[in-house]
Amino acid sequence: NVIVIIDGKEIEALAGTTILEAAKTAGIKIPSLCYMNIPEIGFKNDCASCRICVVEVVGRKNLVPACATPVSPGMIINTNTMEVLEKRRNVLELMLSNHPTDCLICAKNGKCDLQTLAMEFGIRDIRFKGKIFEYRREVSPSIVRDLDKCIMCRRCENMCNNIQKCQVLSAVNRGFKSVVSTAFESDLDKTNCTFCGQCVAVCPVGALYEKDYTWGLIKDIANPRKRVTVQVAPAVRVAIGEEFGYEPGTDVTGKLVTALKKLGFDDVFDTDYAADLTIMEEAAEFKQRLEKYLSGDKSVKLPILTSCCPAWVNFIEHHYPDMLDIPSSAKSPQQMFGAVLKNIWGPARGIKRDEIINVSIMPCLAKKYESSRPEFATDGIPDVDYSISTRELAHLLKQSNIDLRKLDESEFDNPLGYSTGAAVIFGRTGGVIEAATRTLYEWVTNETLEDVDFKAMRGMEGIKISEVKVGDTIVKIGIANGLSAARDILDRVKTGEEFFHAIEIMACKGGCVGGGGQPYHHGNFEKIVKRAEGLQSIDNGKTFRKSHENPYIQSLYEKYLEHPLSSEAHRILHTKYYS
Ligand code: HC1
Ligand code: SF4
Repeated sequence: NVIVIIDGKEIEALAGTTILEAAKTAGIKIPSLCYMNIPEIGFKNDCASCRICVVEVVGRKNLVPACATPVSPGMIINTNTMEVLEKRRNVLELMLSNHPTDCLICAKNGKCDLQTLAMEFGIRDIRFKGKIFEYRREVSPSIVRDLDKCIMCRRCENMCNNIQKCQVLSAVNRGFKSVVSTAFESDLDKTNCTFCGQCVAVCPVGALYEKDYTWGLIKDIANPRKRVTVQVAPAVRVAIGEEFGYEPGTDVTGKLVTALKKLGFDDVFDTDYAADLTIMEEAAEFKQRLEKYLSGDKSVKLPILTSCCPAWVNFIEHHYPDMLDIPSSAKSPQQMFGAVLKNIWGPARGIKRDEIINVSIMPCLAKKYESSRPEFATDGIPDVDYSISTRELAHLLKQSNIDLRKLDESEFDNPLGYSTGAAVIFGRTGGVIEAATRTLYEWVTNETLEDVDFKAMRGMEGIKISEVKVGDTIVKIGIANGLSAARDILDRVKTGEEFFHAIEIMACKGGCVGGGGQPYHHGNFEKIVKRAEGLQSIDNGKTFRKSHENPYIQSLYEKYLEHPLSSEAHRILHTKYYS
């Protein structure tokens, strides 16, 4: 440890830490903008490009950036001198000189770090006038890029290339015109982008944001000829409360259901119901492949890969096209939900496909793209009409004067609103394969699984490996948490370095609780951990914790689908992948 003096206060700091971090641990706030440190996932953006965090180090001629300058013994640091304040103000004004000031209609209004700094510094005038380059606004099904607002902090680039390992973003152009963009400035959907949305999650300004679909669904709710249904993803219920002052991880399911009814949805359903259905199909496929493999059938390949994360599906389609025969063919819960709703639920009630609207509330931006994939539409009508993010729903509730804190709780509508504990853990890393293992175990052994808690499948490590005895076989399961871990584990499988029977892959760190459409975490990974714990408590408290015990799923098979992997189940619940 080293002793330094910051603003006259003697502070003991870890050798090698930066001035910014040393000051933070001592409770001294140094303003910053481009800097972001999320040690839990190995993300550190300390390129010192913005220079807002400059401080004085006694004995040095020039001010230094606190985010990139390590402390050294006896250093005397002043964070608040006249010169420091003036430099920061200059930097801010220069940054604002070519930044659009349409804050009132910016997607990041109220959540923008640059706006907050301008407010804290009391900027009333911008002395310098720079040219605002009019980049075209690029709109993909999931993400909007408004590069006039790019401040070159490089957080998105760092996230995409070093954490997600997708290599989609990098700096282009020179001087004033430099921004972070794609190669040849192509549209995102012409690149290897997975639409994971993690670049959006760390963008401090309004340069990257989700494509908003809320107005379309408001119009449909107001249309008496439409039956407007909604499904809510697992990870939303433990995060949306943050927008209304609840602690991360607080389960607000009951209030959320009431809120959605107040918004005017005709039927408030649960994606979790379809997560149980996904397990029926995925576990059946796993059992079938495992049994054939064990009997020596060389035509069958393992591992089976889970297929419910659409960013991960995009990733394997773009980056590992030669491995497209191993993911499970089961659709994701979002898409199974839409398929059951429009192929079974609607016809059973005499409601035509074009009269039903399905809205999914998702923690994810890739779900928007997934719902727009042509294979998930019939006669041009998609199974899921709109996918909106947790953040968009929060806006929708606020504009409709609905405050979760003031609402009573109510229950989802059935049959498509009932689920087991196995379904809700889909929203955290390891949960999908834990749910599948609970069912696989009972189906293979015909015995009751007494302890459903596969604790080795939980936690935030990049790769988790778990071995479970199922009958006579030790089933080896891999879990990749984030796309960089996905790359690692797929490479191991591809080269034959390691064998797995099954692998779960989720594109975002933490799983869907850390999705790109969740309330902004501002670099605080603890929020994501708390949301995962919230989902675990919901699972712990459920009467049924195995998907095949869901009575509504059992009757769906009895009445319509016969059994998992039946031809009808294949027709509506399975899909194909494309390179
Ligand atoms: Fe997910 Fe899934 S868990 S992918 O993370 O399989 O988005 O929450 O809805 O479809 O159920 C997301 C979450 C979500 C699907 C389920
Ligand atoms: Fe990279 Fe994901 Fe952003 Fe696409 S959405 S640019 S893959 S971080």
